[in-house]
Amino acid sequence: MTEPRFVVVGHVNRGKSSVVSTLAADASIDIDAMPGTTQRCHRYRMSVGEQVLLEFVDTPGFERPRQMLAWMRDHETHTAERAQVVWAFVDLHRAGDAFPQECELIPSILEGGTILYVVDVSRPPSIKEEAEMEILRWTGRPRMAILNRIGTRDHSGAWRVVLDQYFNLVRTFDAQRADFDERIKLLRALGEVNESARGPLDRAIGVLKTDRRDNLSESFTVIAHLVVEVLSLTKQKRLPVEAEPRPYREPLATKYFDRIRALESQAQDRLKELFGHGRLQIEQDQLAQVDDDLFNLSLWNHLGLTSTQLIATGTATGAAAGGVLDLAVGGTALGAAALVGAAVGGGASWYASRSLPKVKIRGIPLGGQLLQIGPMSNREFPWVLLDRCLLLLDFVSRQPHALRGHVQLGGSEARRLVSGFAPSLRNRFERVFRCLRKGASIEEVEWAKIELVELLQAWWEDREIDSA
Ligand SMILES: Nc1nc2c(ncn2[C@@H]2O[C@H](COP(=O)(O)OP(=O)(O)OP(=O)(O)O)[C@@H](O)[C@H]2O)c(=O)[nH]1
Ligand SMILES: [Mg+2]
Repeated sequence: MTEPRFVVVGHVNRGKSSVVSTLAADASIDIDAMPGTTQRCHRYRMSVGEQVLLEFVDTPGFERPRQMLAWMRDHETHTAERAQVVWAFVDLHRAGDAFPQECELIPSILEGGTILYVVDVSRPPSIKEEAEMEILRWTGRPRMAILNRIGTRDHSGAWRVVLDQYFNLVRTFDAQRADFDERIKLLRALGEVNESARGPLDRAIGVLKTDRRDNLSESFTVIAHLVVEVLSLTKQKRLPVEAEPRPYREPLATKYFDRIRALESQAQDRLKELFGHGRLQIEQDQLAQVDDDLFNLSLWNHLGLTSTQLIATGTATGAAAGGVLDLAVGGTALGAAALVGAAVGGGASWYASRSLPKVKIRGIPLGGQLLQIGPMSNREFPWVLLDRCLLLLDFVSRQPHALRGHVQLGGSEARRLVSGFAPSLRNRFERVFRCLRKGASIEEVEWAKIELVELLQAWWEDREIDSA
């Protein structure tokens, strides 16, 4: 065995599999409210590419620890040989059916594992659990206890007093909430418990950090490409000169919006996959539809920029003017804000700029008509699209892998991320959006992608610094 092994043990149904899932960033592990979900030991290798970094073993819970400990005490020789007594217990009972769980989990520990003992602090310590801890002490292996909390009550004070007597280190770890940094902290703590694992753990932490940086970079590229592709998307239909164009409008618009949704969904799948959340069901309201009325659609009111910010961004020229306008209209009702916006915008109708693109008809040189929809003329749209992507990225890049089931993102309680952008950053984004709105050249499209990646990277780094 080259990579260090960490064996996660504890009583039945205390969150062992959840801890393994979050630590190993593996969403495929079975987690369930039913006790006895894990019946056999499962090894999970934490790897990046071909490189195996660490091994975690998920185990079944102890079922008859008091009887096991009683047998061990009856057969004790002297303190230095307690581990041999534990082995002798397994050897004797392996073939029988009195202690299947114990015989399954103990060998992984005795064969060189570091113990992570998981307790649920919403219940007080029990006699059974004291027996488990004593058995673990007899193995002589390095060990750490993890305080997990499944229910609402908190007995962590009582637990600490007990755990300090049996374990080299006690740490709190919420398997259902821990983010990347908390995961790293726990891995570092494991190096304190088992010094021989410190080198591999430090290497693993370094590889995980680089991997996360790479995944974030790729996410910014995915988002930048999506935004550019969606905003510059057009759909066209050629018709003979004598054809009546009206019946062709709606199908063309439907195709256009279907394509936008498909592009967004592909990008979202990629973001989920990059952070190992491919299986997570994440629901969001649908993006635009043919007949969306932007003023009535609730989705548009809580994502993207606020009306005030939207007016201030790019309608006025430059960041300074935007700042002044922000102050001038701050707190006024939407109508008043819109009027100010329209006035500052130099006559361009701000209301008109909020509608979704209409199908336009043009004559074409060799005869006939060309129906075209796009590029996206709506000024709010890129901000909503960007907000949706960032909400998802923020979510999948932070969520622990013990999380299961359905998640609703972007509901009415969703916090906007883009509205937290500094005005100067907002204006730089708006410059890119404006360029795409008017129909960008190939060179401009390339510039837009690079610029967006750079802006997203800068925003993320600033935020990380702020939250550190
Ligand atoms: N709220 C909350 N629930 C948790 C937490 N950890 C685990 N659970 C829930 O507790 C239940 C048991 O979790 P598992 O991870 O399957 O526990 P286990 O110890 O592996 O269980 P067995 O394999 O049956 O021994 C599941 O319903 C989890 O969702 C936690 O930190 N917070
Ligand atoms: Mg389990």
